[in-house]
Amino acid sequence: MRQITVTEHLLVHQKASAMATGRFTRLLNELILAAKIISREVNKAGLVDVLGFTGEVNVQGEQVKKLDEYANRVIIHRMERAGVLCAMASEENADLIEIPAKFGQGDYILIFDPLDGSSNIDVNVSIGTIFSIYRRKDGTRPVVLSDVLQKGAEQVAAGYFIYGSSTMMVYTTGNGVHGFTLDPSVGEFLLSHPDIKIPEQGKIYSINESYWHYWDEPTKQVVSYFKSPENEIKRPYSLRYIGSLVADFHRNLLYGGIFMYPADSRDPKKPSGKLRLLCEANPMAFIAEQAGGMAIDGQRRILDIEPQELHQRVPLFVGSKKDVQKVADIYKCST
Ligand code: P6P
Repeated sequence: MRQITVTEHLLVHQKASAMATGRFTRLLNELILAAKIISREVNKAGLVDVLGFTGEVNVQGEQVKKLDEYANRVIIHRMERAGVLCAMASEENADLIEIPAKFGQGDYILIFDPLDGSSNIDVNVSIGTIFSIYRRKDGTRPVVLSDVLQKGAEQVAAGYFIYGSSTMMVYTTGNGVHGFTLDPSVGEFLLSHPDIKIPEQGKIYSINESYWHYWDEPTKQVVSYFKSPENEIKRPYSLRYIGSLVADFHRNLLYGGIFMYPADSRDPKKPSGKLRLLCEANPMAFIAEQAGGMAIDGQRRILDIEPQELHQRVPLFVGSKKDVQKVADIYKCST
């Protein structure tokens, strides 16, 4: 296959209306550079002292690992200088990240999780950077939080970098889903998975079953369906769960299957589960739909949810269309 870089692919396949100015290409190229820098550190994490905790806690109340913090700093440093953003929001930062006036601004908004799945850093499990891009609706005034709280259906682009056996970038601009693999010898992401389509029905379900006693009855019915030999494929789905959203999602995107993180009653402060709407569920839902899959919170399409706050959490069922539709049917019957 002729080697096609991300930039070349974007210029050839982008929707003229959304990205004609080249500013979007600049945004993505800066993000790609940040990912290459993060990939370099992640791939040598075992060799230098970037493992372990910084001793700080992020807005999610999670221990921040050094690579989490490092990745967050790299992305903010690169992207604030790109001259194409009017605001950023990170899973690691409580509030909006302002773009200093000296760097010039644009109309794009970048929302990201700098290093998702970071609890797996020390044990060499694949982790990832997730990103979601919007345009602000009103460029006549300084950006405010409500400009950022747009529903997922308004995303201009979304994607992730996965730092695993190889470093890959998977993204969509609403024109299908495309995967690129980093060739370290030339430092370029080359097209390796053109026009990814998720199988209509999978054989894999991904969920942390240790929360069984904290789920409501409909959720238990959902999980029991996938474990039952009497389901539509007449055999139990295989349970594959590695606790790293990007890794679990990526496997199911390519092989087919469903990833589930339902609401549970473990933490009264997190009644809607652990995953964040803006920097995890929305980008993964956009990718899944563009690949022919589906994403719901149990009842509603993820991309239709109007966000109320920056770090809002949401239950997530995402993956093969038939599998996610089955979840919707079970919940509908039980409400
Ligand atoms: P649990 C990682 O911390 C993360 O946000 C996702 O990457 C992953 O899917 C989930 O949490 C794992 O959560 O509760 O199963 O450990």
